[in-house]
Amino acid sequence: MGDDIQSHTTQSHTTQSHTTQSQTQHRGGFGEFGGSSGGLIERTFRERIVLVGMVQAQATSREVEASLDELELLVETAGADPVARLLQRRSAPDPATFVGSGKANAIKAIVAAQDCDTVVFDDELTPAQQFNLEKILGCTALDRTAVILDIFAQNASTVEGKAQVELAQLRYRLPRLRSLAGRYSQQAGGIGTRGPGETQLEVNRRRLLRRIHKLETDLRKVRDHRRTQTKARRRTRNRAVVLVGYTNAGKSSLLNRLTEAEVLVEDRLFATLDATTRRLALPGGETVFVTDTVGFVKKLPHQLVTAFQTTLDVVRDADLLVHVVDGTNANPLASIAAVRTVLTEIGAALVPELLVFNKADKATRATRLANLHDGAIAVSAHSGHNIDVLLEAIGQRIRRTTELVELFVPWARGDVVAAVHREGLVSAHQSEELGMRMHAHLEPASVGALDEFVVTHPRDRQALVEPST
Ligand SMILES: Nc1nc2c(ncn2[C@@H]2O[C@H](COP(=O)(O)OP(=O)(O)OP(=O)(O)O)[C@@H](O)[C@H]2O)c(=O)[nH]1
Ligand SMILES: [Mg+2]
Repeated sequence: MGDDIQSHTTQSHTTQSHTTQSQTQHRGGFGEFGGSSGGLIERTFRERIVLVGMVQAQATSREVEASLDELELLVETAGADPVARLLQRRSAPDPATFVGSGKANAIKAIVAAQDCDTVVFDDELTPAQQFNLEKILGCTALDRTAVILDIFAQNASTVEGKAQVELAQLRYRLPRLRSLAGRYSQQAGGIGTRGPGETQLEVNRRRLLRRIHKLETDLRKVRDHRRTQTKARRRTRNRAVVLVGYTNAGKSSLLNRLTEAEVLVEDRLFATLDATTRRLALPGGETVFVTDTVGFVKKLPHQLVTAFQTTLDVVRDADLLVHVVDGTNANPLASIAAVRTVLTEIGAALVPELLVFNKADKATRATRLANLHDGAIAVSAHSGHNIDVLLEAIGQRIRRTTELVELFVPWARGDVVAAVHREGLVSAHQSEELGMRMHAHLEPASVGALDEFVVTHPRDRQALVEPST
């Protein structure tokens, strides 16, 4: 596992001189695309990167600059150094070269002058554009998608996480095999790999497809297993609360604050890739499961979203999403919109959402933002500010999907008393001569099943005054 050790050098941000090593070891493309298909990254120096953004029809250059700021952060997170950036205004990308030919030459000049290794485009390049650009520029051309895939590959730690990232990478590579052919050359050959009359490209393609198929099968098994677990969990009637949000918003910090989960927290994009679930007792007495998930980002690669289906199922199946927003973010509305776009893409658009503006200790605007959004709360995972309010709100939102009923259960039916406790939240109970009188929050299905013991139905809710406990 030599690659494994190499990948750690990147994490510690090696700053070896670029010029002394690049001639012999540079492979371009962050040293990754074309390397081991396991997603482990070999980096012996920090590449120098030119960033390119395009201001299209409705966009303003400020928006594109902001997007490039984020791309810069992504590139740094991936372990490379952005050294220059360029903007081009165009009504639409050139189908062959993305930017215009004049711009392509300008980029080439910068690459030469600044001794750069790779050019990263903020929008997704088609395989043809990537191929043509590499020919013109004489260096690696990548897009935002490749950078994000690269970061995910570095951060994946579990078997499932690694499989998901690898699948996403392979699906990205498959249509690009032609432009990557040169970079793949070190993988070529080997006894028995070449069929009669097959070109190297066909061999590579066949290998890639076989691996994709294997990963898809493995992940489907994990997904089926996960679904069985989810069903079992649902039987316990414990609700699922899932923390979602833009990367670096503080989701893991919040889970740690709520449950002492000790999840890794880092000032780094995509620190979390695997879901962590913890039990949380709410002030109202219910127990819920809280899950921390992978962060989202603008233009999150489609390949990743589909490959991470197993991880993201938990979001779609949630009873409540706590949408964590970084209160220090310069443009919180754009990040909220980006998160909601991904939620829609994974089929979670209809799951109830509670907006939480985090980092209130650092940004007073977190509170202002919360006031602007109905039902939103400003919190600080660091200082603990408003965590009690958040817990209270989670409880209320969870209870909204249940009905408050009054039941009377004769003493002989201890099994029913147990069922009510198991399936709902008992907010009050009183022993009477002939049995137990209970107030409980129950799901409509349970209310139906316990019909013969229900004294007051939800429709008569006014008659039932919830005791404040
Ligand atoms: N000042 C301040 N910083 C916070 C707060 N919560 C989180 N942070 C910081 O924000 C950074 C990201 O925190 P994480 O909890 O890793 O964020 P995340 O949303 O899980 O990020 P990813 O897993 O990378 O998507 C870390 O440097 C935290 O220390 C907070 O309440 N106040
Ligand atoms: Mg995290």
